[in-house]
Amino acid sequence: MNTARTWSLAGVAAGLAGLATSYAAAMALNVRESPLVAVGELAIRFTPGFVAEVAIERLGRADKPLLILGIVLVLVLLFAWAGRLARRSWWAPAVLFAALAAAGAGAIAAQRNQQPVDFVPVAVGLVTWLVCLSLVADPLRSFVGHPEEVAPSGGHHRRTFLIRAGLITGAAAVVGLLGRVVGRGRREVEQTRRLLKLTGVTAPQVPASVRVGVEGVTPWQTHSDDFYLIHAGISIPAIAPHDWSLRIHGMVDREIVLSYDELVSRQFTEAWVTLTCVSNEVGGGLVGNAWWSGVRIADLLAEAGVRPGADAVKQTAHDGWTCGTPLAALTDDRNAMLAVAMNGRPLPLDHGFPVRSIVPGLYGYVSATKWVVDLEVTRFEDFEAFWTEKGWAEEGPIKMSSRIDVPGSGDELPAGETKVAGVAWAQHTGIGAVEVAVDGSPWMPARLARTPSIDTWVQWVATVDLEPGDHVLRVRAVDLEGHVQTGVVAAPVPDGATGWHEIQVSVSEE
Ligand SMILES: Nc1nc2c(c(=O)[nH]1)N[C@H]1C(S)=C(S)[C@@H](COP(=O)(O)O)O[C@H]1N2
Ligand SMILES: [Mo]
Repeated sequence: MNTARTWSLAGVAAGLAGLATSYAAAMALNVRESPLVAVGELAIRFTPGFVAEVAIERLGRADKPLLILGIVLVLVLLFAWAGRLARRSWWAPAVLFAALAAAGAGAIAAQRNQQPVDFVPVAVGLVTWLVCLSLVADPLRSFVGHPEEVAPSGGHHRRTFLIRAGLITGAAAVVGLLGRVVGRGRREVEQTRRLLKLTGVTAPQVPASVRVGVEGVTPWQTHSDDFYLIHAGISIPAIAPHDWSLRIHGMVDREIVLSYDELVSRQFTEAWVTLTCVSNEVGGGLVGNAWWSGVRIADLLAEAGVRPGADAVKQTAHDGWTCGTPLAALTDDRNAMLAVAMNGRPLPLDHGFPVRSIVPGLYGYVSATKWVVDLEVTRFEDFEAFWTEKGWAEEGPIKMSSRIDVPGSGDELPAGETKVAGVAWAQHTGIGAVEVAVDGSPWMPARLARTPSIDTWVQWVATVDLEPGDHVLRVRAVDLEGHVQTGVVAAPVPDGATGWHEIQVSVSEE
């Protein structure tokens, strides 16, 4: 057997095995796609426009499969090289595999909204590469002698090598196929979601009055792709609408079970609601504003007939996540809903498809259950939920907050007048005023944009006159009931951060 070719073969077997396990891990964990596809997407992003045009023109719809095939071919060559390197050193192929894994991780890091779990398939692939390579390299080392001689027991080791290489390649094929089967469910749900037409869901119309018109301020409407994601579980549930149902039970007169079709045939309510995470730090980005469409929870609870004595609804998600919501927030006149659409489209899978709860005024951890399947009317004293078990507060009204988006912290500015702008929120109470202060000077009012309701954030802008030197800019809000945002600093645990957002700027003579 030709030695170099045999070592190359070992590298390719290990390499393909790693691709297969990383793909299967991506499918099993329901992360968006395998590291290989992420690399492909990155390549597309960095392909110059004219090259892309030529590619599309010449290749048509085969352009993407061919791209992936091309990447696989390059990888196979690199795997073969790793195999050859393994002949003389154990670390050189490890470095090569680690570099390939780093490229995969880099491509994933370049994606929007990536989560820690998205990197797991890369790690799985890397471990597979290293383990499989050493599995095939050990017998190989013995039978081809190290490095050149043929050992006496060559035949035995040769057999071991061939058996191991064959088993690894076969296992890779099986694991890859399993990944396809596991991933099919999710692809089908994605497809169903894309084709879903929901009558009664209207496209978002952003009123012109919501903008202060300063560049760099967070867009008033948060695009679904840019919306922050919080998910305590590992894999994102992929639930087809026809597999979904909701049970409303507990302290009610009549239990209700609703199918998806029954839910979406009801009257819809639609509203702009700004969602916030209790873990958001002062000045942080775990907040977003979207147009939600769904069915009012208050109406469903009224049909079920809430019994006296209840003060909470325990919500359970398909993945077992739970939260406890104050009953009052679900039965008063606010727009608490079982949302089926976000920004005019069926909910994205990672934002809770097919149905999630949205309750204006409450942090997500006590209200915004994604993939919700169960509402139990009960009493707070009778249960604990996912986050309250971990020491977070039972009730989670959103605390008033304000943030400076422009200028950025650390920016260098010319002396003179500068626009300071950002967002402020006090959901379901409403923002009445925003004030800014430079260093220790008195607070001065900002101009507020208008919002369609008290359930959304508000953009604001103020003009300050800055002298040369270093300055601290602060912001605070006042709600429509006259409460002034507290400057007392509190960490997010157990019921939300407080304190004023401040940034530093340095102003130069000009
Ligand atoms: N099933 C489920 N629902 C959930 C969560 C979760 O981990 N699992 N996180 C909650 C938290 S803490 C927040 S802030 C919001 C975030 O919603 P988003 O990911 O759509 O932004 O969802 C809530 N609903
Ligand atoms: Mo959250």
